[in-house]
Amino acid sequence: MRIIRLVLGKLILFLNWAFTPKSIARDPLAQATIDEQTGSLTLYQYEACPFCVKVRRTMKRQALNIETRDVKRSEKAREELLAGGGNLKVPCLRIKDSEQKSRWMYESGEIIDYLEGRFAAG
Ligand SMILES: N[C@@H](CCC(=O)N[C@@H](CS)C(=O)NCC(=O)O)C(=O)O
Repeated sequence: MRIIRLVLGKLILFLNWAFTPKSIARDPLAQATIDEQTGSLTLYQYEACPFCVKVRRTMKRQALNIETRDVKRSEKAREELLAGGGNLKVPCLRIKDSEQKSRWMYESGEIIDYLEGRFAAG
C-alpha cells in the first residue's frame, strides 16, 4: 500500500511537472498589488497530495505567490495547522485579515473558488 502510494505520488508530480500551466502575465504594478494581498495567505499542504497539486496549479495559472508550508516535512507547520485549523487535513488555506485574525479554509474546491474569485484575471 505504501509503495503504491509512493508510486502514485511520483506519477502525480511527474504529470504536474510535464503539464505545468502557464502563468498569466500582469503588468508589474498589478502584480505587486496582488503580491501584497497574497502575503496574508499561507497554503498548508504536502507535495504529492493530488488536491494540493490542484490548488498549486491554480496558483501557478494565476501567478499567485502564496507561501506554502509542507505539513509532512515540518513539525511546526503540522502543529500550526492542527492548532489553528483544528484538522490535520490538506490542503488548507490560512487567510489573515487586516487585524491578523486567521480563517482556515479546507477543501481544494473551495480554496480554488476563493482564489479565482478574488484574484482571477483573463
Ligand atoms: N475533499 C478534500 C480532500 C482532501 C484530502 O483527502 N486530503 C488528504 C491528503 S491527499 C488528507 O489530508 N488526508 C488526511 C485526513 O483526511 O485526515 C479536498 O478536496 O481538499
